Amino acid sequence: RLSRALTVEDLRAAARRTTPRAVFDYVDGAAEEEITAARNLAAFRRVVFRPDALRSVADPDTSVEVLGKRLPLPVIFGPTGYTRMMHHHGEAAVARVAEHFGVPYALSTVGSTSIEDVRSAAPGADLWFQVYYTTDEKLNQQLLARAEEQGYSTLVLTVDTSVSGMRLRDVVNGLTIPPTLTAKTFLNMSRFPGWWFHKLTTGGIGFASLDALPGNPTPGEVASMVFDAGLDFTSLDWLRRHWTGRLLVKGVTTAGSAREIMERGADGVVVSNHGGRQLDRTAATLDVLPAIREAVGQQAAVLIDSGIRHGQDIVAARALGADAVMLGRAYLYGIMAGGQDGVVRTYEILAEEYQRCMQLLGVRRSEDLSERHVGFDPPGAGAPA
Ligand code: HOC
Repeated sequence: RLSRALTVEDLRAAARRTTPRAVFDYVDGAAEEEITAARNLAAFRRVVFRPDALRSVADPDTSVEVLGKRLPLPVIFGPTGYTRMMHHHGEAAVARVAEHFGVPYALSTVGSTSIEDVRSAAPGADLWFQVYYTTDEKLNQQLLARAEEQGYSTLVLTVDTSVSGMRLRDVVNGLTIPPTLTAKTFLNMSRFPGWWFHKLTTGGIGFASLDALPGNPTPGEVASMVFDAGLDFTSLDWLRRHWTGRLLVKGVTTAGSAREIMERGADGVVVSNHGGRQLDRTAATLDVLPAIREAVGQQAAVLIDSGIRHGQDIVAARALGADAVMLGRAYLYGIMAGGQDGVVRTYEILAEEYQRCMQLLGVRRSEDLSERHVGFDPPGAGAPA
């Protein structure tokens, strides 16, 4: 069935059919009026490719170097919270797929599989750890120590979540972490018995790397109970002092902030608006990418997320200055649609689309993609209906 999915959009449609509404909406939804989320997608659709004629593409090489490592494709499985809520295979499955394809996987602080269990699932994977800086300094220290102990190579500090964005779909659906059985969800159970069976028999969907929180909090309550709203440059300095590996800062959408972050000793930035799930009405990440690359220079790592659904999106991001993209929703649609096999399918689809697009552009190697291969329709043109 999964092989019939030809695009990530097909996986999204399958995910909608296989997953309870509140869970699908948690993944698919965004903050406030979801303007930024729509803008992210629209920006990729305004791309106008400019192919080079008569270039041999007979021996394509999609690989790239990111933070000193060669990846077969400019793709990283990004951090997503509570992945066992989307499918009982959860974070361990994503880590195994990342290991299989030889690309990194960044586990989230609010993952539903622990730092240690993800390492056991994928002993050879390049694992990264995404950190939400918490109000508890001892906990921050412990999380870093556990990640280091388990050989996680790279820390990704998220800086756009000092407080939670207002995700209206979650409020309307009454979503809690883990989801609770209410009159509404009980009705839903009959439509998704498999999902509920696994939820009830695999020990809930808690925070595996954090202590359990009291009650069944909403995602917003999680943020206010755990995350430090006082997060600032001194927090970044603290992390830089306590983490000897690579340090990336995720949630940057302006050249000025990117420059300041690099001055504090980060190894790079992730151009991200959290998939439009935090501050609404920010710019599409693709639109700000070239200015951020220019601000931080060629030595810094620049990754991008928010709105990547197609291999052609990855080509455009690479051409406009990103070393690689981080996937979030794209593989979550896959895991909702078919567990670990769905994550594999997501990667396969994106890899095929990426290589085909590169070749049709007349570009043989990922490293040869450049700004001259990409133009833009005026804002508004080409946006999905
Ligand atoms: C503000 C909600 O990155 C997401 C994840 C986890 C966020 C944790 C708390 O849902 O966007």
